[in-house]
Amino acid sequence: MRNITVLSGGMGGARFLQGLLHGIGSGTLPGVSPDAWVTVVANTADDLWVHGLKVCPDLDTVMYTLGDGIDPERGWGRRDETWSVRTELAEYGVEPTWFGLGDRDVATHLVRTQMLDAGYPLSQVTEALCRRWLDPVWGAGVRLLPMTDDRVETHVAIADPDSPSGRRVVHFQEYWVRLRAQVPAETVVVVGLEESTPGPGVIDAITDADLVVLPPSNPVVSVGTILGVPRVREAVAATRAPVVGLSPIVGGTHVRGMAEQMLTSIGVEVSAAGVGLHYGARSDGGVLDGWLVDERDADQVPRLTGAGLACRAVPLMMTDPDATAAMAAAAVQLVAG
Ligand code: FO1
Repeated sequence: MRNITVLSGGMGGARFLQGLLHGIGSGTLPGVSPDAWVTVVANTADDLWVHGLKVCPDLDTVMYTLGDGIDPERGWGRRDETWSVRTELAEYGVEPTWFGLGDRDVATHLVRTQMLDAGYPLSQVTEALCRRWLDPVWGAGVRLLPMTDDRVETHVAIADPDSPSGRRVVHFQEYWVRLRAQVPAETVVVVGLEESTPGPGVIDAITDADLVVLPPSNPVVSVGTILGVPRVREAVAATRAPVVGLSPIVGGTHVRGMAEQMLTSIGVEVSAAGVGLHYGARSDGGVLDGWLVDERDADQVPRLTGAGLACRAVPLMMTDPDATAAMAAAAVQLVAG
């Protein structure tokens, strides 16, 4: 295998990518050459405009993580961050105060916003930012592609007794950051998704891959939105490459984030098998050939193999790059028939 394409959200996907690249570099992935390269197709539906700046959380989390600029505790934003801009905005009483932009992070959004205003598409903006963050470290070994250059935003409908309709729609970031996903998500709507077109290089990255991976990102608002860009799901279903996924649900709940709330809102069982069957076996009209579950969910393997998926139970806690590299090796092994 020489080229691997990963459909990634933010934190979970970025952490998986760290381990995958670690495994490639150390030659521990069976059948994957040490000079293999990785194309990341990243979710952009978490993006939002705030204080006049375009913020792309999943693109930036992958970029900062692989460029070693991420804050390891938060899992988003920059390490060694300061918050003067955020504090000053709050002093002016400017909303939203619940979404924090660090001073170093603001520079990324200023560059991105200026380039977008100058007419550059998000894919070219991302390429420019990655010339600083990824190229020096990875050369041609890593490419970061927005799933689309079009504006797409995930919005969540929640109950709101104060409004006449009894519900209110909030941007996904407000649902996650201000509400901490503590209220049920009645409906998740990805505004603009149906009208969007795959970003430059996205379909080719899937069609020409030797392996396609669905990492333990949110199956609804991260991998789900990427698959929802018209033609992407079809490309994954049709690629000659094996397609393997890793469960983001372990022991019946998400490890971090809000996959449980999102799966519930679309009526999908919150379990390793539930997500694997939601993606579905390619032999049955789905997108997967193989599905890794955590050892705690080993009892669910028969349901998945019965649905036409190759399936194994392995440790799925991304505690460090070595553990994650072992997960990536298990994923490769599962489908490298
Ligand atoms: N997450 C928070 O919990 N609080 C924040 O104030 C916050 C700000 C923020 C700014 C830039 C960015 O790239 C990410 C940020 N995040 C914040 C994380 C963000 O909500 C998540 O990375 C994803 O969007 C959810 O998967």
